[in-house]
Amino acid sequence: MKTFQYFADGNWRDPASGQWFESDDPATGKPWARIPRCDARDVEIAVAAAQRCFTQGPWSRMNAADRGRMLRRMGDVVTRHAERLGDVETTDNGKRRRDIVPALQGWLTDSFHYYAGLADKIEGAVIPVDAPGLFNYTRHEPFGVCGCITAWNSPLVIAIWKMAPALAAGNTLVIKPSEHASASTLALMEVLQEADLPPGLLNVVTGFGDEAGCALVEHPDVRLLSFTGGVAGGRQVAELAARQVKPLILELGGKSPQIVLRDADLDLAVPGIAGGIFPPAGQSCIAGSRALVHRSLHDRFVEALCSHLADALPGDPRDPATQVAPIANRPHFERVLRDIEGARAEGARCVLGGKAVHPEGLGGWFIPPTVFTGVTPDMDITRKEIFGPVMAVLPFDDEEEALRLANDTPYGLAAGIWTADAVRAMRMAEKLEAGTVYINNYFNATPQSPVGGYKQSGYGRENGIEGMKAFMQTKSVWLGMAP
Ligand code: TXE
Repeated sequence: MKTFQYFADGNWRDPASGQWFESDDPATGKPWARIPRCDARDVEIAVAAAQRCFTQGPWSRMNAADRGRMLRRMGDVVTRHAERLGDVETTDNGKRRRDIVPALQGWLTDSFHYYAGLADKIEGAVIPVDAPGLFNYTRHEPFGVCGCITAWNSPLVIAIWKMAPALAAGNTLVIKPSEHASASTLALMEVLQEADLPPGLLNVVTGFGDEAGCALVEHPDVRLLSFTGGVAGGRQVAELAARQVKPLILELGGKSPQIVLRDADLDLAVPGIAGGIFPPAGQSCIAGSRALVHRSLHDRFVEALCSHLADALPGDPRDPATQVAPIANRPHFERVLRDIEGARAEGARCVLGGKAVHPEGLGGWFIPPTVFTGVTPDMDITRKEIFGPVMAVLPFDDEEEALRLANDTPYGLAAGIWTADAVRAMRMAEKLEAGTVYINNYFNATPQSPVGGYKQSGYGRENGIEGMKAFMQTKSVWLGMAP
């Protein structure tokens, strides 16, 4: 068992509570690490350090080009230690090593480098105001201490997506990872010290949402919050933050549709749609969990999907041959199984998977790709974010019905369209209530393009220039020109 400390003010610390909780390895189902149970006292230390770093430390005097250089070093460190970080995340939440290591070496390093380049390009404007004798300009300023609360499904991705733009914009951070998967964020802090970060710039407090999480949200010196997690948690955080009128970026769940039009190439669509949900066992916010298929293709699609997935079984996330990740934690494993039973009980037909499997030599939590047909729009399986390897297939008759079904959800994170007619797809993209629309591809993300939700999938954007603007506030300065 590895025992972690939390990280604040450039130091590793034991929690004030003197308590630790266990984190399990999803492949074995056994505890492998002890995580500090931080509370408001530890949050106070971390926020005070971040506040000092923002107002007095070297960070407050660092110019933008140097901030950029620091972010570049951070990216290089992440590449250098990708294997080590990947090992921790794979052990802690079951993310496939073959996904996380190349991601760290590739687009997550790029994320640091992208924002490194933007750090010294934050420009205000001279506004030609309608007022003689007055000169007006704008400045884009950091908020100060930002609180980042992250989820268990992709702790490193989520932390880096917040950290890189927030630092480029000049903020300091306190991060609270999920109690189900905190170890990789702590490991990230460990390796990032090689990038010569000033103490207090980045702090990580671990613990539970209603202790460390709430304390961070409520701390008056935390000026902005960026939250990734479920709708219920997001709503609680928004309510708490509203008491102090604290700005918030919310990245919540989804029930994303994959629309297969009559002219779709199934050889492209089937692997694309399967790849858009099953490799991480559906534990991705943009998992395309509703396949809306033109009625003329429905049966062929289901058959092709099932045969494509016939050998796609969950297994050891360390094994490069493993096609489907385990379920990241026990409570979630039990929840997904309950949702599968619920779908059967409401009359949906399970045509693939549907029960837990037990790969040899592993004692953890594994559910194979599961596909339901005979599904109607009002069933729970169509409406609820299961966040597991469970797909509902629904037929439609025309474009209008496809759009109606696609938008018939409180969520609006992503949507996919599969068709040979790109113009039609672009027309449909305009009408889809989703923050990201993929046409003949899915699951792609690069640092340049903004990501975020419509409706209850959240607000604010991550990635791209917008992702950095979200961490800045605009000041308008008026100068009287009269002699
Ligand atoms: O999220 P939570 P969980 C969805 C998915 C999943 C569900 C629950 O449907 O089944 O969310 O996942 C902290 N004040 N997604 O349990 O509970 C908490 O400690 C302050 C979608 O992980 O929302 C953790 O650090 N903090 C998602 C973080 O919020 C609070 C990815 C997320 O926890 C808090 C993961 C509070 N009141 C799950 N309540 C996506 N968009 O990718 C909770 N937290």
